[in-house]
Amino acid sequence: MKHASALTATSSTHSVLAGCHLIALTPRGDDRGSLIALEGGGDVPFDIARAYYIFGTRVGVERGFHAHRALNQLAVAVTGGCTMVLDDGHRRVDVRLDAPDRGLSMGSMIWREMRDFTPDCVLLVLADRIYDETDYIRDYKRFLELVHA
Ligand code: T46
Repeated sequence: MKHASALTATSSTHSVLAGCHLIALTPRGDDRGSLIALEGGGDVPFDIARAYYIFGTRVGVERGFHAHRALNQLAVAVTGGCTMVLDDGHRRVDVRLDAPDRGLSMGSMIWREMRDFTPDCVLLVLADRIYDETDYIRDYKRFLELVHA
């Protein structure tokens, strides 16, 4: 089992911040509609260990407010949309996720906040590790200390 130590760009990706890329996912469409397949080592730049999805988010709710020590993830707004705020300790970037054919890969040591969820938003997230609370940095000052150490 290989683990990506860093997420790398390809021709269908667009860098938004160090270690974070927007990835154009390939729809397999025909006259019945569309289908997108997410495979580790394909559009997903790591082996997939876990999937979860965020839905039913109430209006005005903000989520996230943490960074991960080692986790790599890819998020897709399968329906609806939300804004992902990414912060590498030097720069903050807002990324609107509102298309099922656009994935946002997020590497480790990126502070993230989520806001402006539409009521119908289903945010699918794929991760390269199983859930581990000790991987979370939930204090922004501590995050900055680690980034600038
Ligand atoms: C991230 C952003 C984008 C689990 O038991 N297993 C899991 O795999 C996850 C992700 C969460 N949980 C539990 C932990 C909490 O009791 O579910 C509850 C909500 O998790 P959290 O408050 O961390 O949710 P968000 O939306 O703030 O953050 C989540 C992910 O945790 C995080 O890795 O990058 O979505």
